[in-house]
Amino acid sequence: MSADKVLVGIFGRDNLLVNGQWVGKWHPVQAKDDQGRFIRQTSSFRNFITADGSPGDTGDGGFAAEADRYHLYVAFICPWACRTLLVRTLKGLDDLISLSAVEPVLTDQGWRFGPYPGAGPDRVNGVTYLHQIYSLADAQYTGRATTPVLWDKRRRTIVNNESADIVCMLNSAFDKLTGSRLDLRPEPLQDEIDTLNRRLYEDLNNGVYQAGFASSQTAYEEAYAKVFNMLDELEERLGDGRNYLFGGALTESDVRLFVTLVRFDVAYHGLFKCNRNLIAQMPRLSAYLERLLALPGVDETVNLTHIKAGYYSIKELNPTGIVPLGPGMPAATI
Ligand SMILES: N[C@@H](CCC(=O)N[C@@H](CS)C(=O)NCC(=O)O)C(=O)O
Repeated sequence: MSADKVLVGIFGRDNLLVNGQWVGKWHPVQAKDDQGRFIRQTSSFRNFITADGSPGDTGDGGFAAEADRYHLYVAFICPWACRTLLVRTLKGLDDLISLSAVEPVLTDQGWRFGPYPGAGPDRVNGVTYLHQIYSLADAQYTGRATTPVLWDKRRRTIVNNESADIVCMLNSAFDKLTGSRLDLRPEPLQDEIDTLNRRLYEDLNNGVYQAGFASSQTAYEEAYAKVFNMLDELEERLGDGRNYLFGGALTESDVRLFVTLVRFDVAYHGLFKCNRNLIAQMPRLSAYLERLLALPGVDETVNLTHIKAGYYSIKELNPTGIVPLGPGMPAATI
């Protein structure tokens, strides 16, 4: 048995980095239960940037909000990364927090920095693969190298790799520096926002992945039902003419819904077999999506070419690697 196999045997086939070393070949499925249901890995770096550097809900302190100290690594195909990107834009942080995007197609070593249009080199750490960022932060890191990653250029470590935490800290920590008055989690709505967020995650954000990566008909149908029940409920919710999920004010729940809606017709409807209907066939949800896309800077957080090329490159779901033409792709060449 090779050394890799021993390590994979010990740590489970889901961990692609073991003690800071890349093992095996990248594969998309993180974990499954005994019914073939897809299970997402939990994140490992959980420090918070706060206004004064005091510790946040989890992790250590020492990460004060400062201009040009932090860097965000994202994949444009990734809804979790793009929710942090969207909040960075909405909160006026584009000039304070620098950004790198990986290429859309996962390699045998996972996410890679490179010349694909819209991606780029890693100008902060000069690495080729995102997993090297994880090993830089923790030479013994064991787990998967996921996006997003929020990096501290001063302490040269990962602050946090959990998008929900990153959304939360970007919403509040930098307000003194930016003067932003937008609060995506206003106090009186926090419980309702959290309740809706949990359902959005379970039934929709992650529900589409559960449909796409299901390995049994039952698991697929279960996920499909959750996805469309939730979409129907949201279409209904917008029926009273409200602009956003909680009325006139944009909240974190809108951010979470947006990233799934904007990927739905180009990726999830086909590749993830969520094909009862398109979002384009749901008039209120499509108008809502357009409304969010029209907010300043928001369309720059969406790269349909990356989304399409990235999702359709997942060999386990699309062995031929053929990427559908249509929105986001150049016109047919023959
Ligand atoms: N809990 C993480 C999940 C992030 C995640 O699953 N990212 C995916 C892309 S959409 C990833 O990087 N996958 C690569 C891998 O699992 O190796 C978050 O929300 O921040």
